[in-house]
Amino acid sequence: MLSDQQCKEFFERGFTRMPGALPEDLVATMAARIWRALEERHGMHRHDSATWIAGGVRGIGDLNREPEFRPFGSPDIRSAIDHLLGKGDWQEPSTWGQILATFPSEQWSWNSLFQGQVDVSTITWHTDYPYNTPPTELSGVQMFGLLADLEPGGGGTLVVEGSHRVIQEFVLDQSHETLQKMKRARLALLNSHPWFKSVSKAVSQPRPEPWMAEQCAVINDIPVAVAELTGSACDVYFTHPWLLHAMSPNCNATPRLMCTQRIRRLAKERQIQPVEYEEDR
Ligand SMILES: O=C(O)CCC(=O)C(=O)O
Repeated sequence: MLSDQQCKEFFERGFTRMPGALPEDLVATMAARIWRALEERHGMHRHDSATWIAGGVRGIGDLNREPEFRPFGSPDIRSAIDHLLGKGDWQEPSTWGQILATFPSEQWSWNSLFQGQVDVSTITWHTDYPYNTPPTELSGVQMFGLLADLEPGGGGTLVVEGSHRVIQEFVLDQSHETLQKMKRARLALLNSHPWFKSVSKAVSQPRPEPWMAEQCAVINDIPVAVAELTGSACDVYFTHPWLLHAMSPNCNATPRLMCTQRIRRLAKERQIQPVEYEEDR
C-alpha cells in the first residue's frame, strides 16, 4: 500500500519510491543468481573487478524465468499495485523482475559511454507502454527494484519527471496513425518541444550530475526535469506508464543491479489496447 504522499508523488512527478519494499533475503538471492549467471556466461566474478566488462550486460534476459525472481511479486508489491490499478484489475505477469545491470569503467566518461555503448549520439528517452490508450486512465504501472545500493552517477535509470503529464496532453492533438505506432508517437513527442530535443543529445561531461542539475523546463505549464533513480538495495520505484526514461552509464565503482517489471491494467471493454512491450524501433 502506498501512502497518500507516495500516491501524490506518483501522479504529480510520475514516480515514487517505496524504501525497503523488497525483503532483504529475496534481494540477496536474486543478486546471487545474477552473479552466478555473470560468472557462467561472461566470466565476471563478483569480487574481482578486473573481470568486469564495462557497460550494460547482455545475455541474461532469460533469468527472470527462474524461481529466484518470482517472489519479486511480493504481498507488499501487489498491494501497492492494487492501490494504483485496483484489486483484480491488472494482469498477472508471466515472469517477475527483468534484470538491468550496468558495469562501471574508469576510462569511460558519461559521454563516451553514450557514444560507444548505449546509442550513437542520443539519449533514447522512451516509454514501455503505447500512446494510444485513454490519457485519463492509468494503463499500468512500471516498477524498478534496486538489487544493490545505487549512488548518483551509478547507472540508475534516468527519468523525465513530469513527462507523463506532458504526454497526457500531447496525445490529445495527435492522429490515430501517429499514436498507433510507438516509435512514431515517441519521435513526434520528442520533436514537439525544443527541450526534449536538447535533453536527447549526447552529453560531453565526465559525470552526469552537473548536466542533470540544469535539465529542467516548463512545458505547457508542466514542470519537467531529468532525474535519476537512486537509493538502497530493496527499494522499489513505482513509475507512471508514460514516464519517459532511459538507460544511463555507470560512472561509479560498483555495478548497477536493478530489475524492472511492467504491469498492465486489464482491458475494460475494449478501451485499452494490449500493451506492446517491445517498441518497434
Ligand atoms: O537500463 C535502464 O536503466 C533502462 C531500462 C529501460 O529503459 C526499460 O526498462 O525500458
